[in-house]
Amino acid sequence: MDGVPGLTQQPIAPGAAFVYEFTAPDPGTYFYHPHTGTQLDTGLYAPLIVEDPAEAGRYDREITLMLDDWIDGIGGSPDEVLERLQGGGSEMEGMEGMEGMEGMEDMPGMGTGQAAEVTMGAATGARTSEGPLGDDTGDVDYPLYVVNGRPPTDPPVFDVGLGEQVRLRLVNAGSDTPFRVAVRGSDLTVVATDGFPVSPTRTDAILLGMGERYDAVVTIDAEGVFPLVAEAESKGGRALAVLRTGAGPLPGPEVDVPELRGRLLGPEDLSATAETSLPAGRPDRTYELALTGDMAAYRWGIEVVGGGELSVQQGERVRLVLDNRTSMWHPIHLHGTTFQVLAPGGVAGPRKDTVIVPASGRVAIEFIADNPGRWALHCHNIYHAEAGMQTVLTVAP
Ligand SMILES: [Cu+2]
Repeated sequence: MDGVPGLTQQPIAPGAAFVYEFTAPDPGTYFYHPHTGTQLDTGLYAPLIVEDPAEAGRYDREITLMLDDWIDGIGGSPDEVLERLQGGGSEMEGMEGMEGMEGMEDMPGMGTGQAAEVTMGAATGARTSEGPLGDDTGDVDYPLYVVNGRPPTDPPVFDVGLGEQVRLRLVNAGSDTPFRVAVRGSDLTVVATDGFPVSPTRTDAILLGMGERYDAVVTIDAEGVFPLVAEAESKGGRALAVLRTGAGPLPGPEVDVPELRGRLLGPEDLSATAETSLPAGRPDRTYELALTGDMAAYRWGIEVVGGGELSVQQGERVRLVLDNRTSMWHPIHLHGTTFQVLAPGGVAGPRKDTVIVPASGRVAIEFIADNPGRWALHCHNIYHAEAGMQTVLTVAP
């Protein structure tokens, strides 16, 4: 069971206790959180780090950073946020006046399955960027972004040694916010994502969708105080942490980190290691799944193209083609098994459990259906999932 109420277990009643006992087969960076309503957005999560007894990579220190978008208790509860979204579309700045506006469904980017000629940000004259996720990166205008529960005005500070190899375990525990992470003055070497090793790859910045994890090694060769910024992609806010090798005043929330605008890994840049790659082969079964959305009604969906259930036999090699027919990106997360991303050109990408599907984009993933059961497949934007972007993968024994 994996904590999905109604699918693999009953919900844990208020005041009740439930004991999970499990073997941790795969080392890596994970986190655990409820799968009920909008509870994730109340901060109900924690990291789960599985150390590798045969760790191949060398590092001197590890730091776990939980990135989150925060509104609970400041801008209403997450349940109220969902109600507002379902009552009147996006919460983002510049959207308020559009509530109930006639003809909204005719606006570019607002309907289902139509090409977005103008993104929401451009349409409202707000929030422009040229990032890979476009301008419309979220539905909720969060008042605060945090690292390990702390605001950028009071960031967590980590003392690290000069020249040490520091393994950052980055977790996007947010509900509606992708984060772009960089450290001032250093590049990052990505060594794993979603728990699984990748061929070590250098970059300046890392973009994490909700639910995604990245492990990156950073080495600081100068004495001083170095900001690690997690920018809320195209949202105009940020979270902050500090790596300290020597004396110096702490950076303020607006500190400039040029690396945020440097190299950013794309899906074609990461590849699985030989150990984590699926064996060569062709899929026994392929499903095409449409990601659909109606922003005006705030309904989201994930459905098998051509109809029917998403059902496979244990042992089959399965390919899922995720066809995003909305003008917004979605981080799609599969329970029960992990998959390999097929990067553009059919290249074997990283092994993951959550993958970003860009607006109007297509992403193919493959997995061996080795875990019989009924497993959730959903958008890790908690508001999208609650508004319908979730389905079930059945692996029949
Ligand atoms: Cu989504």
